[in-house]
Amino acid sequence: MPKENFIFIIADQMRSDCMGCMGNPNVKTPNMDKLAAAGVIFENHYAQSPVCLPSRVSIYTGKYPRNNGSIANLVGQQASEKSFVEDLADMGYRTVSHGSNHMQPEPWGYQHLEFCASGSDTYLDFLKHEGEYENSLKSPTHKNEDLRNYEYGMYHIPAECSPDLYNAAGATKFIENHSQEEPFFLWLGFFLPHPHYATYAPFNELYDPDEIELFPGLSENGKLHPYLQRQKDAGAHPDVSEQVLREITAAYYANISLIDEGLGRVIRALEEKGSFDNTHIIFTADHGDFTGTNGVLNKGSIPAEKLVHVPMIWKPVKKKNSPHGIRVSSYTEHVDLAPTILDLATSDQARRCEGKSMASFLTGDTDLDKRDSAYSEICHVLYDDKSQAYDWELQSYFSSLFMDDWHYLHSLTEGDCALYNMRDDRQEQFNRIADPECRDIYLQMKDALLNRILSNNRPAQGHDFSSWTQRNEHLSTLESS
Ligand SMILES: [Ca+2]
Repeated sequence: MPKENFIFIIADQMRSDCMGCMGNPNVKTPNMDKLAAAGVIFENHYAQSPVCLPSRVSIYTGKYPRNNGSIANLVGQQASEKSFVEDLADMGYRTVSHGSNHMQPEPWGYQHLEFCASGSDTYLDFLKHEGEYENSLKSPTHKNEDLRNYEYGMYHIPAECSPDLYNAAGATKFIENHSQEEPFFLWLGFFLPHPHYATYAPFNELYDPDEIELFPGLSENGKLHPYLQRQKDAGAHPDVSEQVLREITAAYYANISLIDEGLGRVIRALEEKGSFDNTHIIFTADHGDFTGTNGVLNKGSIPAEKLVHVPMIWKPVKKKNSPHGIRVSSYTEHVDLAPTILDLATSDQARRCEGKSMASFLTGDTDLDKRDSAYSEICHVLYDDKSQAYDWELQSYFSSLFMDDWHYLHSLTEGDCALYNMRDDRQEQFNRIADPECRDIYLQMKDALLNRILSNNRPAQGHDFSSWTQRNEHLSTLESS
């Protein structure tokens, strides 16, 4: 039986509520919606961290940030940790990455890496060939001093010359040229919709800033989370005018529609190759973006709902009972992805991972081991200008638990931080931590978070105990003789 192929497509900084198939009536994502209709959409999928590196390392290792060593955005992969891509390569898979990956310089199992950010030789050659090199060097059209580093407006090159559609073209070329005899794992990393909040023609034409519906900001009664307020007080989350927020929201949507087009091209290439049915297509994001929710932009070192609740669509290989158009409301996590892929690839290395395999959701099996909660964490390390070094005193270490209708947020340095009701207040505007009516829920959530942290600490997970087993077998042989 031929091995199953995998295409892993990951957006950078895309919140879960920005797809048509997740109920957003304003964004245009026809290809994400098509993929969801052909597979499974996991409605409550959570990233293990609200920032890039810890989130991505947890995907690759299937381990929680506190255990894989990448607990802050400054800390990448550890040499002692293995990625699932290495396992696939060991099994004879062709392993290829196009676009944003964050795994440089260690290939971590990839046989071929094309990191086509601005600055890479092949991308520059492409821009020069298209006559767009000079335009690619220009800053976006709008720069608002209040926005500090966030430029917005329009880039000066067309979408066809953007890094993301260039990388999508690289991925489709790989699919077109690949021998069907050899199984493959293809990673396609989009840079968008990560800020700047600037976009490309013609995708800007899809959204009129004057007509766009903004995400709910800070309500009159709501208070910004103290950590975000401190960041805001320090200038990290500047106030912007409503008109600028409209332009930013329109650009964020336009960039999601742009990567949706890239996803569509990959799907079409697979269909034309005749490989669509024998290929798993996974679409997710490393983390989300506030985009004006709670009155702030970009991301932050706090596992807020908008930063850790991310898209997850999985179109499985077609089999007799394969599900399609199924919505899974159970919680799933980024650490579950590596064991799922290894499970489906029939590797026994899934046992090394700390996540739960989601394979039963994808094969029509009804014997499901469901999660009852999702967990995220982040350590924020501050840079000390005086010592010119990072201060590894734990400046802030946040742990979040999402369970039932609630989100409980705890900080190592500040204790109880927040309790939000996800059913009534998914925008996290009303902190109920001190609400006497929520006392029982608070105690239950705190207890559940402690249990998750304790159960996540499994230092012996995945170790090879075969020698111990052999010793026991030997002893039992002696006893019975
Ligand atoms: Ca990111």
